[in-house]
Amino acid sequence: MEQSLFKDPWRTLPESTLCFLKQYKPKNERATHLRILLYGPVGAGKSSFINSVDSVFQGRVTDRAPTDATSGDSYTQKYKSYKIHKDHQSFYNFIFNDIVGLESDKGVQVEDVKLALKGHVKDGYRFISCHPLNENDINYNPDPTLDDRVHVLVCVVPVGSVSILSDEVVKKMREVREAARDLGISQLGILTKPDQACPEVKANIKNLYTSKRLKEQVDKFSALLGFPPKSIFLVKNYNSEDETSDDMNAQILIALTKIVRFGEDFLNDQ
Ligand SMILES: Nc1nc2c(ncn2[C@@H]2O[C@H](COP(=O)(O)OP(=O)(O)OP(=O)(O)O)[C@@H](O)[C@H]2O)c(=O)[nH]1
Ligand SMILES: [Mg+2]
Repeated sequence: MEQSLFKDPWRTLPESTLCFLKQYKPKNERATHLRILLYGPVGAGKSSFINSVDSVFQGRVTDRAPTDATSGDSYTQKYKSYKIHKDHQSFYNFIFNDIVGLESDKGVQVEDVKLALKGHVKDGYRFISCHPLNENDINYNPDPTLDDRVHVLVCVVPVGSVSILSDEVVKKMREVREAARDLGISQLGILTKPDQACPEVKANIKNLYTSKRLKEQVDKFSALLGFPPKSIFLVKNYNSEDETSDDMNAQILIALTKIVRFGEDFLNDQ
């Protein structure tokens, strides 16, 4: 057990993170919020990550974005925005957009993800796997504002799948990355399900950033898709827990803080 863990974690929670996130407001006055788009293979934990963030802020495990345990077609079928409630009437100033998963032969089309990045896809649009959204569709937003556009793009992949992603899915993820790069959009990677890939993490979430096995996968993912290791985060979602806990919250907040900071950098450049 000793040898499989580093003595010190290679990443820790910055101080006053929760306070920063709760008070976050884009400096750019043309934006009222920060829009975060999650993409990745089917069943990667994209919807679960939105639920995990919601759980941290609500102080209880919530299940707003539908998730599914059976593998197969993408469970998420529509383009949907999720705001995190501050109280009954107000929301935090970051919004998540959940999207259909990428698959080798079906799933969301790369063209549709590119349209979403530019803000052309209206909320509630049901993706059609055989053809992308077209300009004449009522769900096409011809004139997106800065608020409609995506400000930070997050690639979500199960950490145990990094070595077994199909060439086709990797190719699609690279295309999405290149499109985001051309638009100047900030990007990060989140590797989920660390509990399934590392027994030490399953036993204790505090081992997340000391697991050598997981760090190896972070480096592999970096080499595969070109994300620098500093932009890759490990996240164990709230999927089986009944209650929230500080240790679970901390690793979700490490990732979320960086997402918001990266998105804010993008907005400040607009
Ligand atoms: N053990 C474990 N299971 C997880 C984790 N994150 C998500 N899951 C489970 O993985 C399954 C798929 O998660 P979803 O959040 O539905 O995945 P998705 O990326 O939204 O999938 P699609 O909408 O189908 O593209 C669900 O059964 C989740 O409970 C995690 O960190 N650990
Ligand atoms: Mg989903």
